[in-house]
Amino acid sequence: VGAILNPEEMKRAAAQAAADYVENGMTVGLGSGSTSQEFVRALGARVGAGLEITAVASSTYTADLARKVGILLKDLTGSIDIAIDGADAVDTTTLGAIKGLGGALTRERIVASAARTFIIIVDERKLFNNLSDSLTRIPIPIAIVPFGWPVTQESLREYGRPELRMTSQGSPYRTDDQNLIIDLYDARVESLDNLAADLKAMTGVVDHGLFLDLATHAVAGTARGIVELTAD
Ligand code: A5P
Repeated sequence: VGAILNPEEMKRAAAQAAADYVENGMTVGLGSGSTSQEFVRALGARVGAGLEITAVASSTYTADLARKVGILLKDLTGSIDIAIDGADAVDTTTLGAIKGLGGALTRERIVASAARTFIIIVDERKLFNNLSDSLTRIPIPIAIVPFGWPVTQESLREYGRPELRMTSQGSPYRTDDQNLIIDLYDARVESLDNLAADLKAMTGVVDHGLFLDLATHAVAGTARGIVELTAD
């Protein structure tokens, strides 16, 4: 691949390169977000050319797009061959990632955890030598149960600045599962592993956007072309 000039081209190139990992007969987990949408379109094109696969979608939006491009969908009922999804930040060594700025993190983790191979697709702006460095720029999204949400928000103050995510219309954002999202800004992190464990154990929290030890590969579109990374 030659030089890629802008982030949209980088995303598309990463999505297309990841589509080559999919083989006939596989069950494919589809992520959410704009990069995943590029992947769904690339996969749809391969299906149009004769590739036979079935897929599971991590959001209703992705499911709608998948149907539109001719991908056969099924429910997630067991392990799947491969999952491919975007991310908001990726550690270039561990492939630990932050996900959920698009709001689909709970279903995304369920799909990624069920997959034997999990590939993250990103453009180069999302690559970090150390995942913690991304936390000055982006929050950690946390899906919580709506009931008593201010109490859960209060508990999260110990770890940073938790803000309830709102829609552009000014109402609380709801996930496909009708949960709320708290974005944890300026997260105080000595150990990402400990933070992930603490968040998972907190009453009221459904899931969080720290996807550590899940990705087996990352495919990044960069100005120099496609870079493929494997987890250490
Ligand atoms: C969706 O909930 C997220 O986890 C996305 O995977 C992430 O936000 C990346 O989205 P973009 O590809 O749109 O940047």
